[in-house]
Amino acid sequence: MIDIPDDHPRAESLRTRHKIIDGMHKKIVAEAGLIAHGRGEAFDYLIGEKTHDFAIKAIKAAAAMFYLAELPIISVNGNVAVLCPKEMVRFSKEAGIAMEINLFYRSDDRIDAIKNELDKYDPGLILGIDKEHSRMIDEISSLRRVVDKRGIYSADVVFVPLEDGDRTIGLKKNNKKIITVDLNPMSRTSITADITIVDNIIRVFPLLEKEFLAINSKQQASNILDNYDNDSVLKDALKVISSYWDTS
Ligand code: PTJ
Repeated sequence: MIDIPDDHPRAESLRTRHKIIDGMHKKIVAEAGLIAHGRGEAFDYLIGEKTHDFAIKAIKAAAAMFYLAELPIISVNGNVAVLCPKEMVRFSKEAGIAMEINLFYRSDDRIDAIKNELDKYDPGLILGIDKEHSRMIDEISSLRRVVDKRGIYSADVVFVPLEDGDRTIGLKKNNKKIITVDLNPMSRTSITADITIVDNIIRVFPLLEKEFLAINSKQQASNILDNYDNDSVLKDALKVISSYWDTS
C-alpha cells in the first residue's frame, strides 16, 4: 500500500481510500465499489466525518433488533470486507450472528477473495459460499438473489450495509426486517430500510458491539425499538448535512 505521510491533513481518509483500491486489485472490491466509496466519502465529508446522535439512535435500535431476532444475519459485500473486516468478524462472534457473502457483482473469484480476507480474523462459519445451500429470492433480479438457505433466505433480520437499493426492496417483500448503514440518508435503501445508520461503516461495528452487549433483556430491547422512528433519524441527518457548514 502507498505510504501516506502522517502529517497529511487527510491522511486517514487517504488510507481508507487506498484500502479500497488495494481491495480492488485483489478482486475483493468490485470496480464499481470505488465509485460507491467516492459517493460515501462525499456524504461523510458533509457530516464532518464523525458519528452523530442520529447514528447513535439508529445503532441502539439496530442492537435491539438484533437482540430480539430469531435468525439475524450480516450480509457482506466487497467494500465492507476491506473497510472493517476485523471489527465485523469481532461483532459477528460477540453477538453470535453469522456473516453471509452476498454480492451484486458476483463471481467465484470474488467470493474466494472475500472469504480469504475474512479468514485472517478467525471468523465462524461464513455462509454464501457453499453452492449446495444456495437458494433464490425471486423478488431480487440482480445476482444478489442467490442467497444461502441457512442465512439470508431464512433470516428474519438482515443487515445490509452499503448496498444499492434493489435488495432491500426485495427482502422487504419477503417480510424481512432490514438494518442498513448508508452515508446517504436520501438513498432508496436508506428510505426503505427499517433502521438506517447514517454513518461510515468504518465507525459502526465497535459502537454496535457496545450497544448490543449493553442490552440484557427482551423488555429493554422492545422499549428501545418502540421509541425508534427511522424517518425522524433520516430527517435529523439531512438537517445536519444542510447546516453543518453554516457558521453564521
Ligand atoms: O461488492 P458488491 O459486488 O456487492 O458491490 C457492492 C457495491 C458497493 C459496488 C454496490 O452495492 C453499489 O454499487 O453500491 P452503491 O449504489 O454505490 O451504493 C452504496 C451506498 O453506500 C451509497 O449510498 C454510498 O453513499 C454508501 N456508502 C459508500 N461508502 C460507505 C457508504 N456508507 C457507509 N459507509 C461507507 N464507507
